[in-house]
Amino acid sequence: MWRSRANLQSRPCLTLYYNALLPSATICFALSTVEKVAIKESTLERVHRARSVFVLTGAGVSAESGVPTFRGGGGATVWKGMPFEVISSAAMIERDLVAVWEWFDYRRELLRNLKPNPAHTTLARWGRKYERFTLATQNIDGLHAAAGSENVLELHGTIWKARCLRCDARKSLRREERADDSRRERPPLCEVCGEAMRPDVVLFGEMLSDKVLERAAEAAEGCDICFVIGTSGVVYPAAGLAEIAKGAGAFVIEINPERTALSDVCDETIQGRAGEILPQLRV
Ligand code: BJW
Ligand code: ZN
Repeated sequence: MWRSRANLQSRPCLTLYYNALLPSATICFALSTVEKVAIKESTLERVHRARSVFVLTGAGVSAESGVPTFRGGGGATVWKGMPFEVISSAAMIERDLVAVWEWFDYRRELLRNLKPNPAHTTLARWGRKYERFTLATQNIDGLHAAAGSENVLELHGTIWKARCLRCDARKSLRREERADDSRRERPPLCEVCGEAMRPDVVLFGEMLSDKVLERAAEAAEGCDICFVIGTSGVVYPAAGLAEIAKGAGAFVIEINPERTALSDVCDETIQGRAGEILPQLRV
């Protein structure tokens, strides 16, 4: 089912959970400790020739940096007995803002020591090489920017900022005191109006920024090649961007070790890890 841009943020009908081609000419092998993945010569050529590229990434692109994914491998993230769909939901902001802060503080602390991997650095290089290149990520970890990507469209916001519940003022959390510092307030209070702040991320049941989504949709609509990398493709409206690209005639390539809810939308799935496959593509 293609979703038109007009109803990008309306509630979708979709499959809730998701669960290499060996062509005549294969010349490139992405080496992994467990398997070799063949990439078709025609795909390598197509990627090389593309002028306008749109990339949608998800948690899997950061997996090789050590960031846990939400789903995949048959499991789903749970925090203190709560499924992440509960703790990362709009309702929790009302119900228990301090618990929401605990969950994001925990994840921010994990991220502080993690570095971009070859998937991030390859995409940053593509951003400098392709004539038109747009990178939209569902990730809140900031690793694409850390790798050098510019103008990243952060569809689900960022873990590195807080946002005021009343006046929308933002505050960076990059240089915040550590968790054990008694000066650290939870929730932090807005320096402009004194109201409580929340993590500047998009939770279940919340709208994405119209501006960010519109820019991503425009790029998806105008690309020759769309890459869908490391996402289970179940969360909308982000997943709908791949459908927009496909509907507008782009060639859609998925990179993921597993099949996903978007695999049938894609023209090709390269089964493997992003950090191993991406550097093998000639741009
Ligand atoms: C590798 C790899 C390697 C591993 N290399 N790959 C019913 C009730 C309520 C809401 C809805 C509903 N039906 C639909 C909705 C809407 C909802 C939605 O889509 N829900 C579906 C799940 C059913 N969407 C929303 O609520 C969105 N807002 C919205 O629709 O607003 C309009 C509206 C609002 C209210 C009423 C009506 C309309 C907002 C969605 C925000 C999602 N936010 C989260 C949390 C962000 C904060 C946080 O981080 O906690 O974003 S959810 C979570 O999922 C996170 C991710 O960005 C997102 C996507 O996950 P992603 O990136 O795909 O990761 P995984 O873990 O799922 O997959 C990892 C993949 O990597 C796997 O495939 C692996 O195989 C692969 N992999 N290693 C490559 N090395
Ligand atoms: Zn404020």
